Amino acid sequence: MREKRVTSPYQETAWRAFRRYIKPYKLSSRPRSRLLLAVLFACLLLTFAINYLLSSEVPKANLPLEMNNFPVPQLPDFSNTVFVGHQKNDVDSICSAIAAAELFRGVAARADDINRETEFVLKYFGLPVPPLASDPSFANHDWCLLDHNQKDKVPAGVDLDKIVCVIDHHQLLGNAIEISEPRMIDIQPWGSTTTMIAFKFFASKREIPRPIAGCLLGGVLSDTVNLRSPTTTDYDRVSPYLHVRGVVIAPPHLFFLLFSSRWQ
Ligand SMILES: [Mn+2]
Repeated sequence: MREKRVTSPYQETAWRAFRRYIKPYKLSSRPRSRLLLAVLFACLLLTFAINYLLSSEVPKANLPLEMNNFPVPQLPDFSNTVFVGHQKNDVDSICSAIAAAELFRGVAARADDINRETEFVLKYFGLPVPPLASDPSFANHDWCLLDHNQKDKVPAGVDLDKIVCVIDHHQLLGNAIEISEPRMIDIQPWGSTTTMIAFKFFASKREIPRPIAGCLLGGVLSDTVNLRSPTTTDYDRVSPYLHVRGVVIAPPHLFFLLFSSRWQ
């Protein structure tokens, strides 16, 4: 059949070359050419995919050199989240919950009755006592744990399946809470959780309201025993910064009042 189509000597030569060099490889046989087409098509697709990946729009950071102009990342949306400290609460756990609720625009709660020291701090800086974590109005809220990560310290009312964040400065042992999804877990080897919240305020460049700054300062001084405990780090020496941000009382004086309020 094919030989009959040959009409010129050139075609004759080409046909002979085909029979001699190409036909032995059976490239013209149907299964082989389908495979060849499939491979070519796959290569084409791969080229398009690679080209797409390489050319896709990558947002340009345009980073300035000065830290002052460093882009501030957006805070996560924790507006439906209750911030709560550990059972047998202290100034650090109550004030870090109040300040974190202010920073992330959520709600603060407490695990149980506040002690005298905490009562003094809240009164001194004019802050309301947060409601109990077991308050029925928190039923549909998410939870953020402050100043603890151990199961046995989680306050009553907290739904362990709805924990969206943990901010803490304690060791992570076998009795830590289990969270089945990746969440915001921030644990630093610092002297207090309030120090961590203070730094989150600084990093987000949010203004710290005066009562919140006072509460944070109280938490730092209480947990670090006036910056004298061996757990104190340079990060905890934020007191002057909090002091500058509107707290009118000098840190040592506040610590003296805190300390003496325990026996009142
Ligand atoms: Mn603490």
